Amino acid sequence: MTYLAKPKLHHPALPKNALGYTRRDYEGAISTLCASCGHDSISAAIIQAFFELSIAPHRVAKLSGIGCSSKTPTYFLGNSHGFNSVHGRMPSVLTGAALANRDLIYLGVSGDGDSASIGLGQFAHVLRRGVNMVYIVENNGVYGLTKGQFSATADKGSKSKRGAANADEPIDLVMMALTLGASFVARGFSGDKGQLVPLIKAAIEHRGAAFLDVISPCVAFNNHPGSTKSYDYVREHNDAVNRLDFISERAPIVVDVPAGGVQSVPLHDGGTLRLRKLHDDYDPQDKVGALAYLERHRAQGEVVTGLLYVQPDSGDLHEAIATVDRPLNALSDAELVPGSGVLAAFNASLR
Ligand SMILES: Cc1ncc(C[n+]2csc(CCOP(=O)(O)OP(=O)(O)O)c2C)c(N)n1
Ligand code: SF4
Ligand SMILES: [Mg+2]
Repeated sequence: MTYLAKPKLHHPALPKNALGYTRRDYEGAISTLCASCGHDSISAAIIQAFFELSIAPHRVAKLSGIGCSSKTPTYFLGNSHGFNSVHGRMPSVLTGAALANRDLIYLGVSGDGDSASIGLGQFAHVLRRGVNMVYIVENNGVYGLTKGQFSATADKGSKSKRGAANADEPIDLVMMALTLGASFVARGFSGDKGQLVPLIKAAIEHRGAAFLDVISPCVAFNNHPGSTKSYDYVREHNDAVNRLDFISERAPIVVDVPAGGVQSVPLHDGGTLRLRKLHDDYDPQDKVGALAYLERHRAQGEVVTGLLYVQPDSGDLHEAIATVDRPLNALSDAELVPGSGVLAAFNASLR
């Protein structure tokens, strides 16, 4: 993978977070993506979210598959752990890493081709197992890296750059995530950082499988009239269900809350989501309602963004299979190899 290192110098007066880091400490190499690619805006939002939450970069593991989107972890959190896996296989590598070391924060970055085509099975199982992670799909409706073929999220009838219409029904990853059991489901738009940064922060603090679909126009192959993933289309058809402020327990943020229409959602780890509701009838804890809302607005050609569903008391895979509460590399030899007596007793318990 090609990359360009960034100069390390920065202005001494740059704001610092609670750990004493500047935003620059959360950056990566200089992006080699096309200028104005939506994916670069998502990288900037990820940098902002980790900086504002004062999370030490070495506590984060970023994993991806193959695609322009999957290249982006090189361009943020340069001091974090990283693994660029095989096309569509990020979820299983992430699951293994998360089981081995539960102390890290796992960030899976994928594309619509990576997750909705070759990796659809992996996408399904990582969500239904409740792996504790943030799973971001940078969704442009095309295979950007391989020159713009329709992906499985491209809307039926939408046009390619050469004018061909897509004949297939689209896969809506948000609808799938809801039915597969993800305990946090949201959709954002790369061109709306004000909405995206709080969504990423809330997803990081959520325990369990947090899925974030981010519409991210491909300026090279999918940003023309006839595309339903272009900047213009999404801006014209966006229906935001709520505006969200994320308040972390570690760093309370003072917000200007308008009278009425605000709902607080407590999170498992002590953080709180405050939802500034634009639609009185939208309840982000009602999964059936979320599915109906999405379907209704999809029929009207609208792209619904915001926090669509959250289960505040969610568990995760570690809880479900009762794993040891420490990372495997922190266990001693005696704990890892407890002896033949323990093995015999365990085998007997299975008979
Ligand atoms: C096993 C395998 N099959 C096919 C490819 C070719 N390939 C590389 S990237 C890609 C699609 C990427 O699309 P997406 O995940 O949407 O990422 P984008 O480039 O649009 O961000 C494909 C089909 C590959 N690298 N490996
Ligand atoms: S081809 Fe599309 S997705 Fe890939 S870097 Fe260029 S604009 Fe972004
Ligand atoms: Mg894509």
